[in-house]
Amino acid sequence: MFEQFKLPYSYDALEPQIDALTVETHHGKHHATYTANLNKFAEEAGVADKEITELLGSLDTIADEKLRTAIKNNGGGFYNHNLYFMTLSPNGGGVPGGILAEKIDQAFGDFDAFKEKLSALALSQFGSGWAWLSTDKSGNLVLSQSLNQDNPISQGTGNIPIFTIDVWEHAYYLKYKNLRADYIKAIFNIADWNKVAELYEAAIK
Ligand code: MN3
Repeated sequence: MFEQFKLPYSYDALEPQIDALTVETHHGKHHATYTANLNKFAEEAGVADKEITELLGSLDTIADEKLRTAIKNNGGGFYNHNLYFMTLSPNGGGVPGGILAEKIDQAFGDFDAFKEKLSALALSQFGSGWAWLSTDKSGNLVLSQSLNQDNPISQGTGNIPIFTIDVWEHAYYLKYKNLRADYIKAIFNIADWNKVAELYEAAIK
């Protein structure tokens, strides 16, 4: 049974960066539906006992093509939104500290350069998808983008995601309409770098 991440903040807690109705619809409807569908299809495929990362990293072991696609899409929707909502916080923003800050400087030059590069990937993702900050097994940070509900795990990169920006229109359209760039800017005001640092440290253990 895959359990949807429960928000540790209220629907209106991310205002004015993300409006309450968007958070309510996004978590309460979109994410909840991905979770319910994942549970249904994973049960059907006999893979409901797997960890989600293990499942998304071994999709090719699901013989039935329709089930494999359904689990890639709904499992991605489940995992991606868990990470997205987990790494946002009303107390977020600012810049990372500690080892994460060092690794960002090492990989991208400095925090501003990192922010610019990740924002550019989020902005240039054509249609629905995601922009990613991940770490490889040695702790080096990498940026990427993905289509639909794909992610660095289902893409088979071997990297572990630690932060993501959802650029499906449902993530921003009610407030930002066509202005995806303004939504991306706002995300950095609520990004929880303490949580990201915690995920980074867990990923490289
Ligand atoms: Mn979404």
